[in-house]
Amino acid sequence: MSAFPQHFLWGAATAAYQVEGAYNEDGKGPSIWDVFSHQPGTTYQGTNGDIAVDHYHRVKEDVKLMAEMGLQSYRFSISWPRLLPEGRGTINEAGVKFYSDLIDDLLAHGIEPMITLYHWDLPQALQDEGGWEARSTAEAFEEYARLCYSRFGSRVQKWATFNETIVFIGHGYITGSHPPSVRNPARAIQACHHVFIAHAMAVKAFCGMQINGEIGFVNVLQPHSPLTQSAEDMAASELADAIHTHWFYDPVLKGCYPAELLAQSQALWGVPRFAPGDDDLLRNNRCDFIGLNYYRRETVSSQPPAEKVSGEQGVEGLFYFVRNPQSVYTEWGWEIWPQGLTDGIMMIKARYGDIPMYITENGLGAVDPIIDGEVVDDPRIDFLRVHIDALETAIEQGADVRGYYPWSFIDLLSWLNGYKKQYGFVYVDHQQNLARKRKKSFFWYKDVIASRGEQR
Ligand code: BGP
Repeated sequence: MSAFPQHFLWGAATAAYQVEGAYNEDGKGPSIWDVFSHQPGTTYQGTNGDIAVDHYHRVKEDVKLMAEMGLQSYRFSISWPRLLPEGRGTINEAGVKFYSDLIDDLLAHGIEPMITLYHWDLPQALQDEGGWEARSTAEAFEEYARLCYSRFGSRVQKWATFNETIVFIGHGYITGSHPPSVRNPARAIQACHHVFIAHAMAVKAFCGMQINGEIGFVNVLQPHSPLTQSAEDMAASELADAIHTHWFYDPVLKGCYPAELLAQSQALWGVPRFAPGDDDLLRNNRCDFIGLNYYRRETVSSQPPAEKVSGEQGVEGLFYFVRNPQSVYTEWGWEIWPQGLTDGIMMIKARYGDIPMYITENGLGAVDPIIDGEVVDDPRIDFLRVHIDALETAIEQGADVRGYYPWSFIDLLSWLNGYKKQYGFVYVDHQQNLARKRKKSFFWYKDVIASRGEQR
């Protein structure tokens, strides 16, 4: 018998900008990604989500495929500017209808929806007013969240406010590789604070409106291991935990920032600046659950790497992410380390107690082999299998994990890697009018679901 509980949900995930397309149809307003990706040189070979994989027009076909695979839950995000083209105010009823129909269709097929309210596609109109650096964006987010609760709340029980704040704030305001392409840590910290405030406001509204469901936050789960057991590397790894993990989990799970780091940041940069009432707002509006996106761990050194590798680099002068010479990496330089999923889950349990968890993303980005017209994605099957093993170990060790959502249901747009980096159970043929094709992993995951994790 596997350790997965009876009510455990076997799901899969996507995000609006990466699958929908129809970027300017039926009254949708522009998002920051629409504007950013249209600027030359910002994305891989100029790829963008204008059409993406045309999920907006093929949604019925896609839900049928989900049902055929036996999916029990589908995690997707709502495009804020599709509902509120200006970010607040006038409602685009055609946008509401798209998601309303999707939810009805999922439920009709016995698939439980899990909604992410913000998967990075901020309305450009709000960016023009300062984006996440402006507190008014948090207020607009509450208005948007209330709209979603009132239109979908009687049918949807699982809600996440934000996806991976470290990524959209880190890339948006520190490395500059995502919109709004700022490179300024102090501005990043203040923008990030407004995201936590927006989250707390949305949780408060959720409770106030008595929505029958649970609301959480989705974070990157990225455990850190010191390169060596030297005191310097161990200290660097602890610092990476504090800055890259605790800073993003504590405010939504404990209701406050890690005290020491907060004091240092405020002394150094004067941020985050708190408005009156922020302390209480954070403390009183914590998550019902935490969503964990696990792809890899990082190996941490106190010294910069001899040669630069792609991916995250750490924080100059404090800690550096380096290659572990003993380990295996994907084509995109991400370490394959299933044990990190067990370790990460147990680390969250140790720090935050018995919080319910969902694995909201986990997957292998690869160029899939095609043999005699079939997509034979054995490396993906191997990757998911060992990660499901690792997840089962965490459950056996007492973690309350309630669902698993591999990234992704279907091949989709990778933010900075175009359509080359594939993750899906369903292949999309870009030469053949975006035709869908079941991959080998589709049939494999179907059996995993049908056997509730026994057969894998
Ligand atoms: C996560 C995002 C997803 C997805 C995934 C894979 O950070 O939440 O939206 O993109 O990473 O990333 P990539 O496409 O860069 O390989």
